[in-house]
Amino acid sequence: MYLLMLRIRKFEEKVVELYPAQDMRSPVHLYIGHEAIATGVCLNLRKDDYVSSNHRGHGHCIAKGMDMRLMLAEFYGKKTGYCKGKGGSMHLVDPENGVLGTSAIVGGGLPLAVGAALASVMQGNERVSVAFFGDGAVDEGSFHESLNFASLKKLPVVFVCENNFYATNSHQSARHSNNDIACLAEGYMMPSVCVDGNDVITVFETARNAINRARSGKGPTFMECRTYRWKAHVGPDCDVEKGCRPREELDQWVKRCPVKRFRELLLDENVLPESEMLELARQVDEEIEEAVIFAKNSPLPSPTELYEDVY
Ligand SMILES: Cc1ncc(C[n+]2csc(CCOP(=O)(O)OP(=O)(O)O)c2C)c(N)n1
Ligand SMILES: [Mg+2]
Repeated sequence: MYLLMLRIRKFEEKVVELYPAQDMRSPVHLYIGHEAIATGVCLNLRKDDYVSSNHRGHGHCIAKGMDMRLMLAEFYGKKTGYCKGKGGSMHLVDPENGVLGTSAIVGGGLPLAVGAALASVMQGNERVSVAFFGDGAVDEGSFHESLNFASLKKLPVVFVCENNFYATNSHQSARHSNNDIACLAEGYMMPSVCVDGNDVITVFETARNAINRARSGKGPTFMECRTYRWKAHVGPDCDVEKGCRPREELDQWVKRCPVKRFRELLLDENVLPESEMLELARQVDEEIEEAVIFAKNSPLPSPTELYEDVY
């Protein structure tokens, strides 16, 4: 768990570092602050289980086993990337690891996950589907249609709402008549919980129960995981300077950093000594440096490939 959280955090920090050079042209919606959610959920999944993701999807992809080298290559528009350089950060797809795709369409991932779950039932292969989405997706009709259909047909889906309280710069209180998202899901007759999304153990245990329930044919579960994004809605900067959100709010959440909290727990409980943590960090730094070299050294696609793989 610690290794995976570090991998996601450090991968994103590297994107922050590289982005100002302006040769990575894909828009990036950074996941820093949310790491415990992708980690806690995906470590319960089989390789062939499905995940649908959203625009803030790097953490989900890494947690589901995607290769950071191919992800970075995609951000650089390189031929070796997951979509041959034509998709960018918001179109990362990896059928081999069950990743149905990150998506720029807010709320678009829910029906994909529900459809994959229906296929899993029809094919009898016990694959579970997880839909990751933000509080902004709750504003969309596809959210309600997906919850209703999954509950009606008792499909093996886990809905994971990463509630960071903002959709771009619009606070939840300006958008939702009912700010208790988990309560909405209860209206669709499925078990629904609201958890601390910065506590990886709680997320892991809640997801384990939900995934076991889905796999044993008992139907969907809804998880609202409360968290906070540290960076701007899009890009490597922080938006508090622009007055998009109160600085004190961000400061409060940074104190509750999911990686730091888990690190302190591991130290306090004598699970992992400091020296081993440093070794893991070194290992992750190496993996990421290798990914950067791979991505930068990869070729761009040729203009003649423009219309290939277009449907
Ligand atoms: C259907 C649709 N409507 C609007 C947008 C513009 N848009 C992009 S991201 C976003 C906010 C999404 O917020 P949320 O789902 O809470 O995710 P977060 O960015 O907070 O992680 C919006 C409105 C879009 N991409 N798709
Ligand atoms: Mg949000």
